[in-house]
Amino acid sequence: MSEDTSDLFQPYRLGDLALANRIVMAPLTRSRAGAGDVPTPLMTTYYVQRATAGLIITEASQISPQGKGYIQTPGIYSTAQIAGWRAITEAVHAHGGKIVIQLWHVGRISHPDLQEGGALPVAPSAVRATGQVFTGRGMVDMVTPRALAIDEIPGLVADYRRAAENAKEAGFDGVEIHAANGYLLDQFLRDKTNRRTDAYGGAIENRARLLLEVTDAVLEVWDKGRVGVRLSPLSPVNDIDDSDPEPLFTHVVGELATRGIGFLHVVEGVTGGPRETGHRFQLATLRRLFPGTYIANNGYTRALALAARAEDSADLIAFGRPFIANPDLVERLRRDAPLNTPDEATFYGGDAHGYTDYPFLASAA
Ligand code: 8OZ
Repeated sequence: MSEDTSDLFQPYRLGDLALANRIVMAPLTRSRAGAGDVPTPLMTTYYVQRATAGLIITEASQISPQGKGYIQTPGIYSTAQIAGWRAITEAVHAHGGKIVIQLWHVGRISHPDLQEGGALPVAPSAVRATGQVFTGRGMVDMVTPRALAIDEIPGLVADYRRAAENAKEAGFDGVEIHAANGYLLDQFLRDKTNRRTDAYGGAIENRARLLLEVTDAVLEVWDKGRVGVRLSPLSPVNDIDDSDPEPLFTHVVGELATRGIGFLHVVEGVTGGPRETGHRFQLATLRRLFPGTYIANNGYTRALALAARAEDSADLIAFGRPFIANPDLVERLRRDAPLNTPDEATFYGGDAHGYTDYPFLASAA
């Protein structure tokens, strides 16, 4: 189908949110928060530059100091962080954009160097992730996390609820619960990382319990149409896996559908990598199970996005890397104009270079 007849560039209603088009800016960690993990004016510039996206999903933002796993990622738990985000949401709204914040807890993908008081990171079980994390000392091996005690879970859920309240105070249009990419909620879902024998481990219903409790807590704060969940059922990033993902994720999506949340955001394939994983599990099953807005992500090109709308395999398409290098990605896709190439060296950390200095079309020539 051609761009003339595709609705990719047409307005879309996500619940009561009027989006200008069906193109979403995917959550992208850029590690440029200021002291106290407070969003900065430079981050405001960056998001405003991308406000022509139908919807911006912010970079993952920790709900608590314990939820942090990388340097300079923004938080959504302190008064100063709320104020920093408020400047961003007001500026994006002034430019006609919509923006939701991604609520994040990394679980075991952290390090004592990044935790208050040098504490161990927490996880469903004391199972160490293979891999390294970047701390102030450079790349260091991950450690064996501390298994959360069952009586700590209500406090964790309360942290998500408070972060959802803070997001409202910061002027966001909604929230996305990050349950993908091997972080805390994904660690609870999957049997490679969840070895618990209590009500939060074992059977699929138990492993899904934390995500659903978190979702219910967020739904006490936000209208259901403004709440979304991100999943990456086939992605192995951050050393995550499950022995039988299909029944697990069909259960999770069925429960989310019952709650009537506004959107489901699925990373199709290996996060940031191939769309095909060789798994026999068809992600199309999840779209069929979910009556709300289905956001597809991972390796989409203009042609794939047009095809997805032609086949109706997704309602909205989220672009990640292309949005790093192309603030005016929507206009470029609409015109089928060439895209700037993202510079990986400036993805994480640093200043305006590789962040807010990618050229717009008019100045590109
Ligand atoms: C890349 C680097 C750091 C964090 C994710 C939040 O994968 C991330 C992330 C990605 O969801």
